[in-house]
Amino acid sequence: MNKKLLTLCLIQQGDKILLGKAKRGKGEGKWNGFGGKVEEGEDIEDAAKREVLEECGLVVSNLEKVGVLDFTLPEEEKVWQVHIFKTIDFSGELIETDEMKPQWFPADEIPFDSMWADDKYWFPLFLRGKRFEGRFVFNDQHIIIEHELREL
Ligand code: 8OG
Repeated sequence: MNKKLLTLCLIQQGDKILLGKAKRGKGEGKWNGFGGKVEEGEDIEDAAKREVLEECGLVVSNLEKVGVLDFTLPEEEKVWQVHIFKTIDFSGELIETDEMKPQWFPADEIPFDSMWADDKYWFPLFLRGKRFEGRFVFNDQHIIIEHELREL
């Protein structure tokens, strides 16, 4: 398959969402949920749980699949397919790691201007409890030049 699989986990507590400010990687400096690359042969949901633990110290369970988004990025040969999960079940101690600085955000104060440009399209669906799929094409200025988004 000519796609690179990634995960993104959004942790919710009441009306707050846990985001982390990325310290490295493609999203460096941006707020995002927790996630990363699915390893060869790894189950996607297991990968999502592993990344949350690695990036902020929490153990998550009862993940609900809420969306799948395909990204065409400049200089990336493969389409990045991001599998998005939501959970309200977590335990452990929230910590800052060398990858992420975590912070809770009220649902009406999500910092879209410091997030990936596509997030303002689909995050509102997520916040309304919807499931979705879509695709976004970025140019080398990080601008979206084409997109499709469908509520499921
Ligand atoms: O390690 P790196 O920062 O490259 O991993 C990418 C992480 O960001 C991974 O969790 C998947 C996620 N991600 C993308 N694209 C987008 C996007 O457009 N919006 C959001 N919110 N997350 C994204 O790879």
